[in-house]
Parts: sequence; C-alpha cells; structure tokens
Amino acid sequence: MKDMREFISKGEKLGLVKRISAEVNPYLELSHIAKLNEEESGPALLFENVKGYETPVITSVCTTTERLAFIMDQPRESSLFDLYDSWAKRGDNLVPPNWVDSAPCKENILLGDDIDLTRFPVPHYYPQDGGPFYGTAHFIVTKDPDSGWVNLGTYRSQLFEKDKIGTMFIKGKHADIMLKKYQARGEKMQVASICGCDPLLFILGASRVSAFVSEYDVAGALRGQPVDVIKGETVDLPVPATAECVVEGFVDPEVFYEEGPFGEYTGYYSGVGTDPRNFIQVTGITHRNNPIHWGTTVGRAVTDTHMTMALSYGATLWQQLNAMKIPGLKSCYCPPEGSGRFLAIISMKQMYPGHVNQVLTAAISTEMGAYGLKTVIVVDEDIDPWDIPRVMYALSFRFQPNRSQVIQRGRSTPLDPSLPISAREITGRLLMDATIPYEWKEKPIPIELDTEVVERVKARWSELGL
Ligand SMILES: Cc1cc2nc3c(=O)[nH]c(=O)nc-3n(C[C@H](O)[C@H](O)[C@H](O)COP(=O)(O)O)c2cc1C
Ligand SMILES: [Mn+2]
Repeated sequence: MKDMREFISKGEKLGLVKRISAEVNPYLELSHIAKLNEEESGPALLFENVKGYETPVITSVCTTTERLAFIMDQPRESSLFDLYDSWAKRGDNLVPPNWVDSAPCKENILLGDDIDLTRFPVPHYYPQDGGPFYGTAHFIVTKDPDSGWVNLGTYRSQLFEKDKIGTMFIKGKHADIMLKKYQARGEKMQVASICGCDPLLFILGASRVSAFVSEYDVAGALRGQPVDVIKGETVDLPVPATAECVVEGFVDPEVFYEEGPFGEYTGYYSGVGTDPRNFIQVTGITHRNNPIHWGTTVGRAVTDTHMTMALSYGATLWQQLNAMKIPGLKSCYCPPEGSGRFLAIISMKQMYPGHVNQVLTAAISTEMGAYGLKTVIVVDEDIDPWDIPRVMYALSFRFQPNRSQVIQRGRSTPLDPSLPISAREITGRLLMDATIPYEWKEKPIPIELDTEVVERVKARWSELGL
C-alpha cells in the first residue's frame, strides 16, 4: 500500500471503507458520526461533502484489527498479537527511504500569501476542544541537529490561524529532545506535518520506536521496500512523495501560544489550565489535487486512536522485548481499553529462578514501557494474555501480592487522569507476577478430569436429558 488513495480504493472493494455523500458539518457532527460508527466497529468513512469545503475528510481508518492487518499487508483474520509478532520479526531490518525528484504531493505549492490552512476541512471534535484540530492522524517530521536522525512523531496540532498550528511535544518525546537541542543552539526547528499518506506511516508516527532510529526506516522494514520521499519546498526535510498534504514550517522554542483543551484518548480533556505551548509557524503548504484530510477521533475508548495505539505501542513493546533476547517470551497483549499504553500482559515459559522478574523489569525499561506503562502482568505460558478470563484466573489463583513490586518513580504522561493535573510527570508502576514460581519444589497439583470417565458420561448425555 503506497498511499491513502490505495487504502481507499482497495478498502472499498473489501467493504472496509464507505463513502458518505450527504452534507456533514465539520463542527462536531463529522466527529460524532465517526465516533458512533467506530463504537460499532464500523467501516472507515470518507466524508465527500463537508459543509463549507471542497475537499474530503477520512476518519476511522484504524478502528478494527482487520483494517490494521490490511494496512500491514497481513492476513485479514490476524489477531493483534499476530500483528505484533510480524512487526517484531521484520521491524529491525531497517530500509532507508528512497529520494525522488518529482512527487504527487507537489501538485499544488502554496507559499507567501497563498498559505491558508482554513481552506481545508478541519474537524472540531469535542464540545470543549479549544478549536478545530488540524493534526490528529498526522505526524511531524523533524531532524536531529547533531546526527541528522529523522524522526516521525504524531503530536496533536490545533488550528490557530491560517498560518499557525499547535504542537504538544510531551517532555522526552523525540521532537521535544530535538527542539531542546535547537534551543541550546539559539535556532528554530524546521518541521513538516504530514496528513494523509500510506497509513502505516501514521501508525509509525504513533509508535514507540527507539531514539536515534528513523520511523521511515522502520516503515521500509515493515513494507519490505523503501518509502519514497522528496525534499520540502521551504524546509530541508524528507516528506513522503504520496502525502495528501504537507504543512512546512518551523517551531521557535522561545515563542508560545495558548493551546487546548482537547478531548484525549483517556476519555478526558487534556490541556486544561496547563502552560502555553510552542507552535508551528507555517512557511509553505504542498498538497495533491483534491487532498484528503485524515482525522482520528481520539476521545473515550475503544475506538480509532485506541486501536492505533494498541498496535503501535504493543508492537514496539514486543519488538523491544524480543531485541533483548530474553528466553521464554511467548506473547504479549496491550489492551485497547487502556489505549495499549498503560497496561501490558506478557506470557512466558519460565526457565530459571528470577526469570519472571527479568521480564517484568525489562518491560518497563523498553522505550515503550519506560514511558507511562503503569502495570505489567506476567502469566505462565499456558495462558494467552488476550484471554482476559484466564488472566483473571491467574490474577486470582497464581498472583501473590508479596511477590509483586511497586516502583515508586517512573516517567509518566501528562495525559494520565489517575494523577492530579498539576503533578503528572512521575508515575508509580506495579509489576505483577501472576505465575507459579519456578523454584517451588512442590507445585499446586492441577485438577484434570479422568478422561475415561469423561468419555463414559459423554456417551450418556442424552440419557441424562442434557
Ligand atoms: C492521535 C494521536 C495523538 C497524539 N498526540 C500526541 C501529542 O499531542 N503529544 C505527544 O507527545 N504524543 C502524542 N501522541 C503519542 C505519540 O505519537 C507517541 O508517543 C510517539 O511515540 C511519539 O513519537 P516519538 O516517539 O518519535 O517521539 C499521540 C498519538 C496519537 C495516536
Ligand atoms: Mn521517534
């Protein structure tokens, strides 16, 4: 899949994408249709008639595991863990992008007075949002001034003015690390926002790929071929050749704008009463003819953003655990109910004393886990981590609080509503060992039914009137 148009044309044939030709208002109405549709696991929606605008909006691209599998070129019946596993198996064979000289994303080039983001249909998602949000299912390209490492990160962008959009680079995110380097040099940071492209690139923008690794190279690894990129018009950054819309500009680390609130994936508003944030001063826009604006509904779980993150956070956790080459790892699951990022369940075969603790502490030391993962549960190999009734069984009959650990201080997300709004930088973590200890000489004896008696009574089933 090379771009959003291929996702739509192929997806439509498979019944995964639906066109809406009725007029829809981008103020709340569009997002509410998308959200309610997503709560029913409905199709991706292409809104062709957005009130007051000429161009379409697509939503709900990533809402179901089936569509995530479709985007990843995997069998449609794949489970989330199947997708994590194929990601982990291929994701390390980095393939750098391929530079091209001409590209569809340059069909229209808007500079100077022609820069006007208000001509694009930008949804206003939730009643208390600070305004319309241009960047939801987008990602921001930045370059490390020291090493040249190119990062893709999905950071929300509120539409402020025709040539200004917001940023929210949470502390420690890769664009934040880079911005601080530019700040130390007394420089501004060039950025490009990409909206509408190969959907895998957005999923990568929202992935916990390790620092110093370019998400472009991981996309190349997962696709098995390089991403075609072209240089921006006003910024020295690679942008995807098939992007629907590229917004180029810079972030001045010393200048701020009042941003938010925004109805976040936690189900609560964030950006309420917090500090003003840096923003993007737009220096140029390039877009395809009839550009397709892509939005994701965020908001309460479980819908589009939650499924995106259950894949992007879960797959990177699994990839990073596998990279540590710990023996015995079997599978893992990052439930979409927690947006794939607050809770992880890992299944493993124990092979030596202390093995479970190795996995528990490894999980919170990965790039994914070190950022806000609050609870890790390890279960034995006979339990699938996505089989929640069996996980409840393990938490009831194998888990022992004496063998669990509370870590007092870890890196948090300012979006975590379980912490007070003014103190969200540090979180506790809970490491739960829900296994039967390896070193026990005497283990609980599991009850198995007598197979012979089972056969005998089954043969009597109708006689018993059952
Ligand atoms: C729809 C959506 C919106 C997001 N908004 C933000 C945001 O505003 N700020 C942020 O720091 N992370 C946000 N994230 C999470 C980041 O995309 C994620 O942490 C990613 O790892 C950031 O890229 P990086 O690791 O290269 O910094 C968002 C994710 C999604 C799916
Ligand atoms: Mn990154």
